[in-house]
Amino acid sequence: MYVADTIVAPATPPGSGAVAIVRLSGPRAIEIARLLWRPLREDAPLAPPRELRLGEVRDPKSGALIDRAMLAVFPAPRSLTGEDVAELQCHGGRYLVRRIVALAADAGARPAAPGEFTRRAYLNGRIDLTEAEAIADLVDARGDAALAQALAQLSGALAARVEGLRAKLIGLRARLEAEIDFSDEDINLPPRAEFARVADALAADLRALIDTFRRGRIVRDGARAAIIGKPNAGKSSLLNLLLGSDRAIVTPIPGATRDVIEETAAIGPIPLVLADTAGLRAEADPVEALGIERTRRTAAAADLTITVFDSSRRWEPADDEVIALAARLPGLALLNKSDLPRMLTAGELRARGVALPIIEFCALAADGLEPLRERLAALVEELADSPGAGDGRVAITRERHRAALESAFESLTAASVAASAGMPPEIVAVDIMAATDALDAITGAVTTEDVLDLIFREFCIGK
Ligand SMILES: Nc1nc2c(ncn2[C@@H]2O[C@H](COP(=O)(O)OP(=O)(O)O)[C@@H](O)[C@H]2O)c(=O)[nH]1
Ligand SMILES: [Mg+2]
Repeated sequence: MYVADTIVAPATPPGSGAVAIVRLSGPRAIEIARLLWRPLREDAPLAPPRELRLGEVRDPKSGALIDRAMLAVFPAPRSLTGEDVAELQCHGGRYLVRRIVALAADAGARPAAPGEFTRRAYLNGRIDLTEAEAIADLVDARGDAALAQALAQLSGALAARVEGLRAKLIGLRARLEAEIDFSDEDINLPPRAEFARVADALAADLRALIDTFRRGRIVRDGARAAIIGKPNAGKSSLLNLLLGSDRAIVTPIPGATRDVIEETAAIGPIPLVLADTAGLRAEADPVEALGIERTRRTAAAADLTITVFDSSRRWEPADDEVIALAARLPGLALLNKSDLPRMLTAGELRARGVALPIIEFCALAADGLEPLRERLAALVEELADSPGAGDGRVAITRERHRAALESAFESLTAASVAASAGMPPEIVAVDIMAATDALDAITGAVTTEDVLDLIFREFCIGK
């Protein structure tokens, strides 16, 4: 087992509350907790593991009373980290918690780094990396869809999916081993074409899992919507309407929005991250031109677009770029300012190549807001469901997963090509092993300190 020092940290967020938890983990965790904490009645038996007992926390040096607190101990290996763990439930005061952590530090515990408890759980084999990431996602979840996804991953759904793929790679490896072992003997080996067929089918499975990334990311982080259109079309008005607050400046002066403004709107079970952008036009000053470049980048990185057209103005060449940007992604088109005399119609938009659903809208009167919210929510849910739908509910949620699967896919494809080309089995096996290693990086069966640092950095202290 992984041997470590003893760490301490508050497991509850800073601030005042009814209760706070100070957590210790490591070989001296229980000893240090007992040094600080005594049962209320000295003659009372100590609580059995995993049961709370009321007692007092005192400064072991001066004997000064610090707090009344509950203690629970979790002897290794049946604990969060797999090590001895002690948890003090004290009153939730900022100073109080700091004082108790300092007492534990005086007694020999080291203040824990962010995510260090979870990292130890991983190092001690209590959880794999996908489960550790699921814990972070669970804590960060902003809606039911994100919760469900994190819980599925926490129960090992992604790890099981990866394990299934890995088992098939091991099967391919075994075929190659057989070829190596029996190459001198005159027996009938399965033809290479069969090997390549199995490898290609497995590569397709990998691709299907890679394709779940957008869904997993959208459920976890929300869908990104870019609000695009010409200056003065009503983009900032729309952002404010959807947020229900005056976030962006609205003015009749064209070109007022110069930077991208991003805010999250709650329109359904999945958050929608709205980006209000600088209006697209040719005759922009240098600052506005930089803003317009950002508009293009934001639109390129978005999951969907909300395109705003000004129905009170005639068609202009700048609208063509708006349409070209919007055509690349799913989304909605708003024909805004329906309260003003009409110079641009839905029919003309269609004729100019707008294929998106077109909604008549009036940002000034919030006319059409409810149907818009409903359609946006439906669109986001569709995005979160469609790709890789045949893959059950399992989705990859991080760039790390995607990169590892991409690498496994490439190695597997190389193996298939090498096998078909009649390369020696030892050569083909190298690619199969590389693919296996790439998959192992997802669950953490194979990993490096750097990767662990990256993963656990996103955790807060005490987790
Ligand atoms: N009459 C009318 N004016 C609107 C409507 N929506 C926005 N405006 C006005 O159009 C101008 C530009 O709006 P803004 O949201 O700043 O547009 P942006 O440049 O696309 O961000 C402002 O004066 C708004 O009050 C609408 O539906 N009807
Ligand atoms: Mg604006």
